This record gives sequence, C-alpha cells and structure tokens, in this order.
Amino acid sequence: MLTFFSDSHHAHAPQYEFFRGERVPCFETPARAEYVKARLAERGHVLRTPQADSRALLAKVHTARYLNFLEHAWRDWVALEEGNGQRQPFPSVWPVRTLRSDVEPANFTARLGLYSMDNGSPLSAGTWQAAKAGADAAASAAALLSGNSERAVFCCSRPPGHHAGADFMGGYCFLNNAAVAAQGLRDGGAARVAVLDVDYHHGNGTQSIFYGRADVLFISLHGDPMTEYPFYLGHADETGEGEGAGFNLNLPLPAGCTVPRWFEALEAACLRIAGFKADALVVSLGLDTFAEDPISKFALQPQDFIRLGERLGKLGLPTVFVLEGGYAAAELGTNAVNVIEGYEGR
Ligand code: SP5
Ligand code: ZN
Repeated sequence: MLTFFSDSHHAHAPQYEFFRGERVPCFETPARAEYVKARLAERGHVLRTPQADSRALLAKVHTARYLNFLEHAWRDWVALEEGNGQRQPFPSVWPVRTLRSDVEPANFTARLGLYSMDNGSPLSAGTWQAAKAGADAAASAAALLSGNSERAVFCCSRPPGHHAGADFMGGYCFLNNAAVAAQGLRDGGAARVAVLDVDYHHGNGTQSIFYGRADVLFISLHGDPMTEYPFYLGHADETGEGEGAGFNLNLPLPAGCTVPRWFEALEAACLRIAGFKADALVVSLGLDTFAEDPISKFALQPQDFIRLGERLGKLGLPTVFVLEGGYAAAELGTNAVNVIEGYEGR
C-alpha cells in the first residue's frame, strides 16, 4: 500500500510529559514512526513524501486563531524568557465553565491553556513543522483517492491528531489529520465520508469537528470514558446534533474487555458504515488496543490486527489510514503493517 512518510516528524521531540504530578519520559516518541517505516520497507511497501499543502483544509477544520497560535507557539515561548529554548512549556490554567474563551489573553501560558484540553501534550521546537507534515500527508492521501490514482493510502505520521479539536490540542495531538483527510475527500467529490476511529482512546477532537454534520459519519470504539482518557467525551448517548443528529456513533467498551467483544463492536461499526452508504473511509488507526500497550487496557494480539484489516477491506471503500496512538513502539511496525496487509488481502 502506498504510504506517506516525512522525516519532519523528528522535529516534534519533547522530552517529558506529566503523570501523577511527576515528569516521565514521553510515550509518544519519534521511534514509533521509525519502527513503522522500517517494517513497511521490509515488507516492500512504497514510501513517498507528501506533496500537498494542507493549509486550505486545515482552515476548514481548525480555527484561524488556533492555527496562528500553534504555528508561532515555540517562537513566543522562547521569546518569553532566557533559557526557555531548553525548557518545555506546559499549561497551568484553563478557561473552564464560567470563564471566557472568546478573548485571547496576551500572556503565553494563558494562551497555551486556552488552546489545550490537558497538560499532557508537550510542545517542542518543531511541533508545528511535524504536525503540519502529518496534515500534508492526510491532504495528499485524500487527493490521490479523489483522483482515483490509489484505492488506499496509509499516512505514517506523528504526532497523532484525533484528540485535537477545532481550536485545541490534547492527548499528544495538535492538528487533526483524520479530519483533514475526511474534509479533503469531501472536497474531492465524495458525498459521504465515514471516519472510523479504532484507537483505544475516544477521538473527541474528530467527533467535535463533525458533530453537527450529516456528510461525515464519525464512529469510535474505545475504552469507556467513565474510566479512560479523554474522560469528558465518548459516551454512547452522543449521537450528533442539528443536521448531524444520528451521524455520530460511540461504542465505549470496558477497560480490560475481551478480543471477541472488541470485534463485536467493530462489526456494529462496519454495519453502520455500510448503512450510511459511505463513498470513502478514513480510519483513525490507533494501535494502543494492543495487549502490551503501556498505557491502555484492551487485549488485541498481532494477528488480530490482520483480522481488523480484513474486515475493513470487506467494506470495499477507498480508504485513508492515519496513524494515531500506540505506545508499544517496537511492535508498532508489525501491528500497523498487519492491518494494511489484512486490508489488502495479502
Ligand atoms: C493519541 C493517543 O493515543 N493519545 C493518548 C493520550 C493519553 N493521555 C493520557 C496518558 C496517561 C498516561 N497513563 C500512564 C499509565 C502508566 N501506567
Ligand atoms: Zn490512544
């Protein structure tokens, strides 16, 4: 399967994240994409550098205010104080209910809080460059599918994107690559696009971007937000609003649930996609459903990822795969390529 890969992902390399009040090494590391790249090459898949500029699509799924903040965040952080180039910025204050988010403060930390859903998404010098390259890959993939030059494309990019909403970052995500791909497919002529999110964590950003729209169906299977990140979205009663009513499907599963139960939920998701008569599919391919994932609690084995790919292939739709989470880095290549090769029936 044709794969987009950009070396720019290395530019996003923060050192630490917060866990239980302590700084711990980041789970979302450059090694992840390199393991996937190596496995793709080993199995003979073609790697190409994205050529599309995602700016126009980014402007349709994110706010101008947020994009402007993110593009210049590192510059502004470094300008704030001597030595900041060697430090990581973290938000420490957020505009929760009753506080105003319409006015953008001048203070950098206040702006960082305004545009963040958590303190777990550290920025580094090249975050914008890496995230932009991932969005460019998503835009390139959508363009190729729209022009019928490819049937399916895999975007091997990081940082991931599905927690990023129209105007916020979160959960290691900055730009919503799946949303860029879906919007690109819509603009390229697909009347109905389905986004299937199989990451362990609910794709709150993608859901929120398309929540009021009937042209993009969002479906997610994930750890129940009652106990699992992102906690504040992803429940079964979130079904869409306005024109989008009925076009959002959440299938929360208990942490620790069995593989057969996971595949039952996948089957329900696939039946809904078929009923929607989607013209194209975007898969938010999180691989943190793997049994050995260090931060997640599902139980999929490497061969289960082949079965996932096979089921998605049966949908018979032009498909963009976008890499999301998955933190058992050394096994990430095998698991990702298993999905792709299952899809291809190889
Ligand atoms: C894209 C994606 O998968 N984002 C996940 C963000 C999860 N953020 C919360 C991480 C909590 C880490 N918990 C560590 C438990 C170690 N035992
Ligand atoms: Zn995840």
